[in-house]
This record gives sequence, C-alpha cells and structure tokens, in this order.
Amino acid sequence: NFKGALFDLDGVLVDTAKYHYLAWKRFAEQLGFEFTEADNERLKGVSRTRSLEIVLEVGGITLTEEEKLRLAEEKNERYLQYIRRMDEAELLPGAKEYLHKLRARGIKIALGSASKNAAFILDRVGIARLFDAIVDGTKVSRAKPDPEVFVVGCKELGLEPADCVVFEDAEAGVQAALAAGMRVVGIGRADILRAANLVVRGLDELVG
Ligand code: B16
Ligand code: MG
Repeated sequence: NFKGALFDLDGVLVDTAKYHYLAWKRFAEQLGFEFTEADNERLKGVSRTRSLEIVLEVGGITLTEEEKLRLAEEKNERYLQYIRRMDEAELLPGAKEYLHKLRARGIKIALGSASKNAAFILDRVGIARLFDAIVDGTKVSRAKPDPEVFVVGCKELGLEPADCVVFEDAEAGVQAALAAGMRVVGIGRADILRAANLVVRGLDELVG
C-alpha cells in the first residue's frame, strides 16, 4: 500500500562503506594515527565534510577550513579509485531483484543518498535506469537526520510523504524518513534500527 520507494545507497543497495573506510584509513595513516573499523561506523550516512570532522576528531587534529577542503578532496580522489572499479557484482543481495519487483508493480523509485558520487555509482553497478529520480549530496545541503533528501525525493516522484516508504541502513536515515512523515524499512540490525516500522537483514528478504 505505497506508491513510492526511496532508497539510501550505501548499506542498502551497495556496500561502499568498505571503500570509504579504506580511503579514510590511508588518510589517517598519512596524518599519523590509526582509524579503525569501529571508528568507521560513525561515518555511515554522514556527509563527506562531517565525516572528515569525525576522522580528525579521532586523530585529535585541528586544521584550517582551507586544509580541510584540500584533504576532503584528496580523500575523495582515493575513494574514486575504488569505485571506478565497481560493477554489477557489487550490488547487495536482492537489490536489483527488489527494484525490478517494485517497477513491475508500478511503484515509483527514487534515490535518497548523502553521497556526491551517487549517480556515478548507480551507473557503475548498472541500475541507474531503474530510478525515476536521483536525489543525492549534490542536490541537497542538509544532512540526515534532516528529512530534506527524502522530502525532495518524494516531490520529484510527484507523491505525498504518506505514500512513500524509505529503505535505510543508518539510524540518522531512519530518523530523517520519520521526520519526513514516511514509513521506513530498516536494513540491518533490529536492535540498532529500533525506530523503523520494520527491519530486515537485507533486500533479499523482500524478494520472492
Ligand atoms: P561522498 P549514503 C553516504 O552514503 C555514506 O554512508 C557516508 O559514509 C559518506 O560519507 C556519504 O555518503 C558522502 O559520500 O563522499 O561520496 O559524497 O548512505 O547516504 O548513501
Ligand atoms: Mg546508508
């Protein structure tokens, strides 16, 4: 009983968190500190600029705005080296099948991601044409848990929030969806995504 589906990218359709991690880890090494996988959890769903601030906080480093801009750019260059090599095999289980299932039912589909590389990634993994709208970090400025990305996505689909369901793996994303007045399916652990209306381990659970 919904007309539109809005998908987060990292953690829902693909696992780009591992590439963000590799890039930030190298970045930290160059600045002389260690950045662990546990630290990386804090970066999920968070914008590039905010990620940089968190990483610098882990290392106890203070930089000028100018230095921050340069380093964020450098980190992104390294990240791009990984995502340029992505292909369809990197789609998470059930992602493509579920998108096709929704389209067959006439459901409109939008992307709602914080990433500025989102359109490129969708293209690399071969699912860009399945989306009616792509709303990403290049289009919105307020980060989740602000509802902006989903509000804009829903508008671009020509629908009302009550007609939309959001698929999210990050707590901030779940909060953003609820604040937008939408229902939300959490992808991941039920103990972390408690606020979601339903939690599944992955989209493969919804195919069939
Ligand atoms: P970029 P999502 C987010 O993607 C990632 O989870 C987060 O770790 C990253 O910092 C953010 O995109 C920005 O990515 O550097 O490519 O602009 O979960 O909102 O799809
Ligand atoms: Mg995510």
